Amino acid sequence: MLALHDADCLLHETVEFIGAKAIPAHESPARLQAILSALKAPDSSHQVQELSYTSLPETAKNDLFTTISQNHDAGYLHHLQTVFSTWRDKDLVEADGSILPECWRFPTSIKDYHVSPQAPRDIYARAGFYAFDMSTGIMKTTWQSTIASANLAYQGVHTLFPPSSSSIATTTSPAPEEATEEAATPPPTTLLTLCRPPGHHCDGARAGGYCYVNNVAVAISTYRTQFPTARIAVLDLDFHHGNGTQELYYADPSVLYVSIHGEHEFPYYTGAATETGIGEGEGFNVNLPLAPESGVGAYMEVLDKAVREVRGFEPAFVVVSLGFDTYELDPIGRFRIATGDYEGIARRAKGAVPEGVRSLVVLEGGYVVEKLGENLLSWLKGWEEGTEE
Ligand code: SP5
Ligand code: ZN
Repeated sequence: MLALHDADCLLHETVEFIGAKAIPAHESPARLQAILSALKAPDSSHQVQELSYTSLPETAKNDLFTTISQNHDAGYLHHLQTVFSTWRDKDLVEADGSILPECWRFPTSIKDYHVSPQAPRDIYARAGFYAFDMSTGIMKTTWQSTIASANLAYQGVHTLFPPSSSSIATTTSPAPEEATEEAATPPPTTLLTLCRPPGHHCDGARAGGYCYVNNVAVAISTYRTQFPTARIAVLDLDFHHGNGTQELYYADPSVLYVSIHGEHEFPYYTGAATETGIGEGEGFNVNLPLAPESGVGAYMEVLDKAVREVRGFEPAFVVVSLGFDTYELDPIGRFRIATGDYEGIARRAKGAVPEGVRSLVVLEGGYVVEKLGENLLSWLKGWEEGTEE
């Protein structure tokens, strides 16, 4: 299977505050290194295509930023890009430090009274205004990795659905004869984007759960420039509920969000089965919380349900949020899935994709670095062998 990677995704490296301690974040560059070594091993049947956001032409960078801005607030994006240098200039953070929030925007107990929706003037307070946890620090290269990660989702959609206009971003401008050759090659039906940082927890204006820009939303917005009204299904298989993705499409009947996740686990306040969408989006959000310590048997039962939901929706495009924190030894996930189980899970999950429909697999979490490569290879085997509907 084709996987897209950008070396800039390795730069971001932060600390998180967890269980009364500041520790190196579980979401580390070593995760991606482990995945790359597995995919690039001599006996691997997979191909890793290296992309480089930094060497894109300005027009492509602008187009990507416009796409990101469709889902994320301008003040929030400005914050992600500038907060580190602003703090650094005032000597408020070390060159190798990470900025974490100190005070959040909080609800009040007074009915119908809401605290100010404005970003606070205070430079410390803004870190809390634009975040919802203390796992999502901002260091000097966070934005560089974030934009490279988002670009993978953007380019992934362009690879699956090559835009007719040549003005759209490619990494290099091919010579005319190569361009003809490229046009003759049919696009892949599925591909994997090795996104890091991940994306499914951040909403329009808050970083959280190691996420800064919602890569799935980038993929959806990119797809929509070509197919504005087509139905899109998101199948979220990370251990955690993708609160950000849910929120972005909660009122949208053209995007079905289906998630299997640990019940009563991070992000704690979302993910209940009663969250089914709002307004026109009612019925197009399906949460399937599963008890912690569940093994592959219980998982498969709920996966069947998820697959039926996606099929019933008849999507024209399927996006998978793929996390390996469902693995039995994961330090922050609590299911009991074994390496060998991923093959069967992926084979079954592939049944969610209708025949002839293309799919994009976007990397989210998974924190047992030593097993990530094996787990992914097992999953990819099942996904590639699994048949569409
Ligand atoms: C993308 C992704 O997987 N983000 C997950 C972020 C979760 N961060 C907080 C997890 C808290 C887990 N608490 C259990 C501590 C056991 N030592
Ligand atoms: Zn997760």
